[in-house]
Formats: sequence, structure tokens, C-alpha cells
Amino acid sequence: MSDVVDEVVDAVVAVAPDLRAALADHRGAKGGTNPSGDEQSLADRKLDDLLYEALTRIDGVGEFASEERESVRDCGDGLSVAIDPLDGSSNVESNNSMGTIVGVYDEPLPASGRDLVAAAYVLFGPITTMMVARDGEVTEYVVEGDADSEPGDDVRRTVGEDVALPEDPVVYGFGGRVPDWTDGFTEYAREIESELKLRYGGAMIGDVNQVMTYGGVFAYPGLQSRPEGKLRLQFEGNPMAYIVESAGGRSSDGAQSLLDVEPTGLHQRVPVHLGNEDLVDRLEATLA
Ligand code: FBP
Repeated sequence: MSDVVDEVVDAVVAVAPDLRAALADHRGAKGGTNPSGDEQSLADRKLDDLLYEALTRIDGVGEFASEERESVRDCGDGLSVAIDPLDGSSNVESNNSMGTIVGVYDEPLPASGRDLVAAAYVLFGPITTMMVARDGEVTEYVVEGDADSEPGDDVRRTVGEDVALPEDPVVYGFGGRVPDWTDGFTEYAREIESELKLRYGGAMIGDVNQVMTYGGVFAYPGLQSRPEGKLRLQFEGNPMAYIVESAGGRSSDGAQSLLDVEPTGLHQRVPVHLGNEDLVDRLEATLA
């Protein structure tokens, strides 16, 4: 199994320069709507195609699912890979950070976060970085290749081993329109605003990466108009929770770890709160 996880990670590293190049090539073009009803850009679709090709050719990958596809693709026996090819796609137009999220489950999809055996994200910022969590450890890489790198070139450089959330939190980023927050979340936010600095860029990966770097809390909470929140459990909530928890932090849907949320559908949404343990504990206490 760990060989297959290696192959998945290697494949994502190898394709990351192409994904980055595709962002520039497809900037601004509209592509329709995805299965969750969100507007899709051509960049979403192009990155989805590139990752589909890179990941389904791996022998030990048995299922492939993407936020951009209606259903799970059966590719034989093996691990199940769920991806959000382009998280924060509205940032393509404004040229702000965005990224790719990958979850590797050892059960058929939709699966519980407890079935994850690895998770990773690629952050397309001024440089391309990748955070990989497996076996309870998190490693950060810089991906240095470009679209002309040859297959087989190892284009990654390790920049952080055993990555852990800093103990003294500094930043917070909360999504959703403020008037649409619930009273409980508003009360929590008012406290946090007086303690930490706001860092919100509109792409969960960029915002969670700030939390991983400086410590703090990210949330896309359940809203009055949408109690289930915006983010998807299989493609976004679970993998990011696995990474943050592997780095010593906590995740929550408001009451329990995201990894304990019962999977009910491939495109199921869930309120997402991620960050330092104490900050997520306080959130749950306020919402209780
Ligand atoms: P996409 O996967 O469609 O890009 O949506 C996810 C996301 O962009 C998250 O990365 C981000 O936290 C959130 O939506 C931002 O939503 P909003 O624009 O409502 O603040």
C-alpha cells in the first residue's frame, strides 16, 4: 500500500509544473458548472484532466473521484483517490494563491476521513509548494520543475520535515458573508478577531497554509442560508483535516473531528474549522 501512496505523491509532484502552466493558459475562460452546482472555469477542467491522466494510470489506484466529476471512476483494485483539482478557482482571474488537494483512502468512496492513508495539497503561490501527510507525519516540499521537466526528473526539494503547527497562533481566516454567520460563530469570531490577525485570500489551501505556517484558525462555517457550509467532505474537508491533525492541530465540523463525520454522499458539504487545538476546542465550546 505504501508503494502506491509513493506513486500517487510522485505523480502529483511530476504533474504540478504542468498544472501551474495550465493556470496561465486557461485564465479567465468559463467552463460551465460542476456537480456541486459551482461555476467551473476551463482551468478547473484542464487540471482535472491532467490529474485524471496522471493518477488513473497507477496500478494500485482502484477508484478516482474529483470535485469536478459527478461520479466515482472505477479503475480496478486498489486505493481510492479523491481530488479537488483547483481549490480557490475564483482566484485564477485575480492571480491570487490557489491549489490542488489530494486524499488517498483505503476504502471505496465516499469514505470516512478515518480511512485516509495519506493526504496532500499543492499550493500555487509565488512558488509551488506541496504539503504531504502520511503515517502521522507532515513533510513540506518546494516543487522546482517547470512544464519542460522530463518525466522521471525529481523536481521536489524538502523544506520541512515533521511539520507542526506553531504553538502560539497568529492568524485567522473565516469564509462566508459576515451577516450570514450564525450567532454562535459570530460570537466566536468576535473573540478571535481581538486576538489574531486576519489573513483571508479566498482559497482554503492558501488560508490553511498560513495557519500551518504561523499557527491560528481557518473556518468556512455553516451559514444561516446554508447550514452545511460550502466545502466538500471527501475532496476538501477530510484531506485538509488529516493534514492539520497530523501536524498536531484539530479539525471540527462544529461538534466533532471532520475525520469522524459520517460519509453520506460523494459531493456532501460540511462546515470546516481547522487549526490549533485550543482554538478549535474553543469554537466547539462556543457552538455547543
Ligand atoms: P472551489 O473549490 O470551487 O474553488 O471552492 C472552494 C473555495 O474556493 C475555498 O477554497 C474557499 O475557502 C472558499 O471556496 C471561498 O469561498 P468564498 O468565495 O465564498 O469566500
